[in-house]
Amino acid sequence: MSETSLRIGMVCYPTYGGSGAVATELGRLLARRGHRIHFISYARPFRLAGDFHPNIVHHEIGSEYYPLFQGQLYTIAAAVKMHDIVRHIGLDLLHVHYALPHAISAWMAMEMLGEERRVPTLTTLHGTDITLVGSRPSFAPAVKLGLDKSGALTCVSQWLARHTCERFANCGRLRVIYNFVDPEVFTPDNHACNRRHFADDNEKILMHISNFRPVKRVTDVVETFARIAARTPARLVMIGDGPDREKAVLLAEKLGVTDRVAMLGNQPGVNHFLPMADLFLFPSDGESFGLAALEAMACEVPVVGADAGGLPEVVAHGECGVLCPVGDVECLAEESLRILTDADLGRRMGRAGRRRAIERFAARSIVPQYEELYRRLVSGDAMPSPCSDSLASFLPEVELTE
Ligand code: GMT
Repeated sequence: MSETSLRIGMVCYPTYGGSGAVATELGRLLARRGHRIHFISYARPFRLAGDFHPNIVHHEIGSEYYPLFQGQLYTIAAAVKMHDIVRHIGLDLLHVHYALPHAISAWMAMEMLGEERRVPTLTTLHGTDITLVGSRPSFAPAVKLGLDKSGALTCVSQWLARHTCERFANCGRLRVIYNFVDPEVFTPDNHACNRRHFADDNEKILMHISNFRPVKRVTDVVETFARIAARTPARLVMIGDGPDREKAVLLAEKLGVTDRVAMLGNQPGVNHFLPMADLFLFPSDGESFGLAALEAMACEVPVVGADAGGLPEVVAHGECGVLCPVGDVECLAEESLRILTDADLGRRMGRAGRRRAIERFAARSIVPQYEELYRRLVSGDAMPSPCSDSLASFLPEVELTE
């Protein structure tokens, strides 16, 4: 390993989702800073499409089918792939995104490698790996093992750190590194999409981007929009796909707004779409961070969302958007209308959002935090003792309930 350049295994889900997006953007930026990035995922990460930088390699986790198994034993396949890459190609460290099952697979890989060959591991917790699926009784003890065995742990918000601390302990080892945005990529000046393809000049565009899981409350998006559209000319552009898409479509029909709603499905370059929005709707009931909201802010789009999870750490209420109680579509609609019908307010909030994105969440200040942690890990000086359960030194702004 040279002084400046690291060989990093970046393990993530490749699909449309925040954790894969963060892992990919991080890997791409690290590659440009001279590090060699080995993406390890079951398909090429969606945000990597078309990026063939010489410092980036993708290794595919294969799937083995055998009639005796129920499922494809992804946890083991991922572990063996990590093992193979460390053993045959060589890595300085493994950075795994989403605890389930990647933290467990990483631990298995290190066990297979044995004392002499193992490398440090860092697990980044993204949200639902802790709050939803990772907390299910059939997974939680394994998630806890993965966290305990990881060399270092990061959370994408203070809220997620507190939640992890309450649910899985490990408090003293949790470090918050916020998600980030590249303001050169997410900029209001991107005019790749023609606004007129989606709305007339007198109509406002509301936008929502997510994986349409129940936590995103996409029916709140449609209901809010219907209330807005009844009072001002507007269109809704929904990007993404997932289990609740059908519900959203049916509700739009029921509320008589189908012809005003464009369902675009998954789109790789959301930075092309966001700048044409007048408002971003994000009513999720437990967003650990809300990367899509941050990307909207970077494009000078005000955000109206739910006052829940880690979103208030990203969207400053009243400054770059408004946060309403979860499920309060009346509030979401009224606040949206207030912003949409006052051009000055909308512009002010948009600009404040981009300013906040640049000041607090710019890639250029967040990526070095990961680099610093990598170097500490590689030099064997990463985190305080796993025995310490005090968050104090890591999470100064959090009030603990325990
Ligand atoms: O949004 C999702 O459900 C996908 C999920 C993921 O892991 O892919 O997103 C989580 O990680 C993102 C990146 O750190 C965060 O911005 C999202 O807020 C978080 N989602 C939830 O907590 C629901």
